[in-house]
Amino acid sequence: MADRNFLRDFPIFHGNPPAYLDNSATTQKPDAVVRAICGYYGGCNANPHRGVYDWSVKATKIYETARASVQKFINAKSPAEIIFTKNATESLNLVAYSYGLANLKADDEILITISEHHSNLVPWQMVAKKTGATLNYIYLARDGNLSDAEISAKLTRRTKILAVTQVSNVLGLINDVKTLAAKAHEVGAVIVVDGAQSVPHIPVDVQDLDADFLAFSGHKMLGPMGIGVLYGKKNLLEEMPPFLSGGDMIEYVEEQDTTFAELPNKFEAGTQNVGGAAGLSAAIDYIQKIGFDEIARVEKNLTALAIGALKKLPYVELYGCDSERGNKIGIVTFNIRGAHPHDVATILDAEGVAIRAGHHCAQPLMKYIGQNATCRASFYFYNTIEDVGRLVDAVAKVRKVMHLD
Ligand code: C6P
Repeated sequence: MADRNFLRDFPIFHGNPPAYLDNSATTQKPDAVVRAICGYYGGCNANPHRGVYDWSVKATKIYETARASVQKFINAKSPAEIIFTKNATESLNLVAYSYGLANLKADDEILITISEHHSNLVPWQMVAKKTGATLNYIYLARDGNLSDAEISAKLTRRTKILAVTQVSNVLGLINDVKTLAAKAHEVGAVIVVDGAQSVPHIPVDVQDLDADFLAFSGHKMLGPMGIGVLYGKKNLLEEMPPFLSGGDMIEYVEEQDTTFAELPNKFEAGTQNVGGAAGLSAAIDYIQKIGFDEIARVEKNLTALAIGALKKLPYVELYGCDSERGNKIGIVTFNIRGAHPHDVATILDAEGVAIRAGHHCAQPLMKYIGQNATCRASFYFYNTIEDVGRLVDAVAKVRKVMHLD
């Protein structure tokens, strides 16, 4: 059961909040995160890495301490392997444009899955067009998991990059990235893992997974918007050209030529988001205090309750809710027969239930499952059984409100 005490830690949940079930889009922020951000801006705001005066030195320390905290959180070997970005989208673009453009040629293949978010799809389309490489897709088995037959057939010696989400933001299913990494390495490919929906919910150890790259966003894991992470193996990052260029990423600049800074600075051009890094570091501390076992326990319980109740409504169709592997985070995606998901979400909003409706930035997946759009309720550890009750009660009203019954 979600412990109501969690809610007290979140200023936004004081008073009479809605049942907030859009955590896959962004999570709410605990006091500790808000305080860390305010503490930086109210205490020692200055440009990091540049000044020798006290505030700038403190800003640098906060920023680099946050990097070390991310390093430990995902068990990277070195802080040099942690690049701060704006978000998962920027991290994935960095890999596509830097690693992809430098390493792909015509006849090479980039392999992704049909359940990718546009952020791990469109950059690969662009890079495929620029390099002449082919973009291939792994399709899904009936239960929404990646099809093993598809993986075996599509992952070949021509595959140079396998880019895969660890958890689909629509189906909520966890892909076995460790096995995929081993298979990718067997054929000489690198694996790029989109961790936007996994890092907030399950323990992610980049060394154990043997991931070459991992991208995620701070705002989906209690941190602020505007800070994201790209993990990359040091030997790969060292060989890659810079993505953005300008201040702080250089070693020496002459009129016609530049040498670049060491990692991680080579990939962090311009003034960085110190307040964001401070907030992300506080978010990691908070998550670690709760622990992933507890996060999984609450999410599994709420998800099972929601799926069980929604399955009883004959006009509700669920997606990605039949996997028997137990490999699911707290995402419940559904449609109500005869009702457009945007109408459903609007009616639910009037009932005090916040869900997301639409294509969820995964249009090829929508097409694959034969829908233009779906409704999605996504849980985090601070959600409660009452939230599930409010969701199910509101869903049960939709067809009446729309005069469909
Ligand atoms: N998904 C959702 O509601 P950004 O926007 O860069 O922080 O994250 C992009 C992203 C990448 N991969 C996956 C699997 C994602 O789910 C997301 C963001 C949000 O599902 C917003 S579209």
